[in-house]
Amino acid sequence: SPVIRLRDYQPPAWRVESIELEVELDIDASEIVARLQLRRDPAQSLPLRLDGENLQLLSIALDGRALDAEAYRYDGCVLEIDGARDGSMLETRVRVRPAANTALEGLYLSGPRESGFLLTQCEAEGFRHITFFPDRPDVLSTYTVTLRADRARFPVLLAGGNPTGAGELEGGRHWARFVDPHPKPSYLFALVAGRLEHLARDYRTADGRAVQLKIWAEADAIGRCGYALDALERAMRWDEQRYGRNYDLDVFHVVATHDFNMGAMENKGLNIFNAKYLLADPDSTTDDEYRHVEAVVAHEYFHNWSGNRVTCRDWFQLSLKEGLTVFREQSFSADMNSAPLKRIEDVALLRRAQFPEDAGPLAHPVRPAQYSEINNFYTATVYEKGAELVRMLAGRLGADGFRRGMDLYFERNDGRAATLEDFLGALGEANGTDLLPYLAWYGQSGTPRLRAQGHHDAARREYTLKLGQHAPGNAGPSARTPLPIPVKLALFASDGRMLPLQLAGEATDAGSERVVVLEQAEQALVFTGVEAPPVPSLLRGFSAPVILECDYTPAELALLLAHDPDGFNRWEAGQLLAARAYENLRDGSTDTSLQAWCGALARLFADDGMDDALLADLLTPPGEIELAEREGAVDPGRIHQLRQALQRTLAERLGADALEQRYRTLAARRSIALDAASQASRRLSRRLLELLEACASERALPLAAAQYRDAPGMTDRLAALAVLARGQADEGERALADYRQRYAGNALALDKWFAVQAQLPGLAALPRVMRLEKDAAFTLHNPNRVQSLLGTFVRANPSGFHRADGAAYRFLTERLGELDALNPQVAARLATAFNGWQRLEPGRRALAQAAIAELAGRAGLSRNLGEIIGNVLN
Ligand code: B3K
Ligand code: ZN
Repeated sequence: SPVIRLRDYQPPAWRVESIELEVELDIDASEIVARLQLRRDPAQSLPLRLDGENLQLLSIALDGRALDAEAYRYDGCVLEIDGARDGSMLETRVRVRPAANTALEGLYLSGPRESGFLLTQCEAEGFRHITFFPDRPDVLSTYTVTLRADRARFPVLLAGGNPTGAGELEGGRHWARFVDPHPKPSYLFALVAGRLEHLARDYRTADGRAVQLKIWAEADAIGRCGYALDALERAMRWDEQRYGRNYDLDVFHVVATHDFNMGAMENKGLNIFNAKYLLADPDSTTDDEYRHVEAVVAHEYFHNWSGNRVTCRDWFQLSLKEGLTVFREQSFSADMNSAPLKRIEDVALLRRAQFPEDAGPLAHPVRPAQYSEINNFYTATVYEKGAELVRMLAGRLGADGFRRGMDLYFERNDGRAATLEDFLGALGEANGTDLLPYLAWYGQSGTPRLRAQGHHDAARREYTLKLGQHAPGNAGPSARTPLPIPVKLALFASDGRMLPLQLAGEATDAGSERVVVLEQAEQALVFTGVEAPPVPSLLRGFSAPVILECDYTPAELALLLAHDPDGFNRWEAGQLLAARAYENLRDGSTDTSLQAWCGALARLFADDGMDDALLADLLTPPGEIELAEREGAVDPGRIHQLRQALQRTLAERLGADALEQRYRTLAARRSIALDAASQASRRLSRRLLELLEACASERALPLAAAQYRDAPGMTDRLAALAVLARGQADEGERALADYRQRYAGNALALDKWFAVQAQLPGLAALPRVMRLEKDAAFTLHNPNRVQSLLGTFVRANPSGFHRADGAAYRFLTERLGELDALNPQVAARLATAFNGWQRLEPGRRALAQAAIAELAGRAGLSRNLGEIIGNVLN
């Protein structure tokens, strides 16, 4: 496949000022007429070329005259047309096949053909599956869309923009028209047609516009849309208050579908959501899922400015909208919930998903230099690392400075397709500072390392902190220039007090916390007036996405774990200590980390002042994937066992009696309330039950059985189900069967049933997954189902997937072949589970390599899967 390169960017030779679409909707064959008002770039002389795939071309007319076959050429990807001039009007008529579209890109059918509805997905390049168009984000046009369909079969017709008319047609058909006055790129186009119900609310923006908010879902789900509607209203208010951004159309539609390749899509005025991120009710939604719904609703809404009003010049700039919008979403969630817990969650995700990606064969810069399939670049790096880069900039400028910069960015680029340079330029200019050195972060792969070394000079009462950075091996050529790395830091005395920070040569002291930006390869900070060796707390709040190397003693980490008021760094100290404790167990070494970790947690466990949710997180050691990152030759089975042993040691230290007693106290006040305290006690009660399971499973299982039975909501029920399923006793099978039946009609709840079982560790996992594939509810056609069973197995069950005989590798390549023929995007995403195979111990590595190589050698792989497999193998 051809490789697209950032350095080859050319502005479009032809633009489309406005487009009129007329769509005759039908499940099997829909017809689309498109009228394009063309503008030619006078500086370029290229012929008119339009993208179009899987389109049956019915007719073409230029400036009102039908074109004969000699006047155009169509090779199945590009339509080239002779004779177009600046100001020409091109009309094409095409036919597409929604029900046959299993890739869920372009116009497709969600649900069964008798009852399902039609919808579109265009980002990144789906619009070319609907009509001929210059399908690139820097072509912005106004859209007028007319939909026509049978009224009984498609009573609801929706497209982005403001509704401007609707009416009846002959033969039981009807029509509806929508005009979007805001020029937009084609990837933001959307339509929806079918039998849908809605939930509505009137909203008035801060600048006075009356807006109708409507959430749409199928009849069985409309009762579960209330939470999302509330979340949407919160997000709209927040964006007004925090960024001064108002909504800009008269209607805002959000639609839920069960058939969707990703989380959700920010189409202008018509967001479309994977039902998993929109529907919520206490009986089937966990606390974590409620927060995801709130976050994704906000994320897609925030795109209206960061993405839609200001869009991307090309797909290399994807993080311009995604990193920025994830950052906005994270700040919103932090404001709505607990800021430190949110930070812990985000960094844990970064380490679980992005660090391994950045360390393996799929590593790429936040702004990649090249791709062959853009859909493969909606990655943790572009999203999560991209958000970390925005966070660094925001931290550097401070709240007011960042707001000033964002105001200038929006003002200057409104209605434009922008670049990361435009973004850094506006932020810097509004603050009289040059942020372009931060571009280096966008251009290199790999996670940089920050080395910190402290030295105390008792005679001079000075503490010198040497900071140094080094780029990882895969950073690429640009890595020779040092990065600006903001290091937020504090110093602790041995009694846990924070020390005032006085840098040598500075007149005033800057309080007890400050940010130092490391701009060189190395830098030494000298703090004066320091009586005794202090303990540094570095990268507070995770102020930069780096790996910290600092030779803490176990006692120093225990001190930070006990005293650091920065909730994130407190957790961080605990994680570092836990990782060291894990190494103690692994190596049988005599280091005291294991005792220090257990001892510090025992003290926090006994401390009544601790927040329940933070305590739950502190009591959780790093996951198996993160622990694997610290190993030379990875044996996932052994990592699983060692992590279990680590948890058992902690649980024994806390004591089964104490765990059970605390658990019972929390269980007694179980409710479905969603306030922070109730969520926190559910989180802690789950963790306590798991720890009890680790040290005294015979005591944990009956408690779990009772919890499963009496659970007032899904959080408690699912937590109990997972413990019971791991218990491998009759209660487990009974609970699973009960759940299967109880939620038979609830797709999202069933996904969790598949996922819980797909995560059960060890050798039994693969046969179990294969059995579950035979369940009547399993299908390769539904991305959520594939993700819940296969995705969970290959990505969240290392000891099951990486079985020593390699059988699961061959199982995965077999499924990838089948999936690729149906839905290349889903296949490609699943294939990323092979990332990291090079670091497996030799036996597994050889088996993984053989399986991947066999897949790579197959003919006819999609561009999506072909690119991932090709990259993974190299
Ligand atoms: N922008 C979409 C992602 C589209 C993915 C295309 N393969 C969702 C989001 O980030 O908001
Ligand atoms: Zn997004």
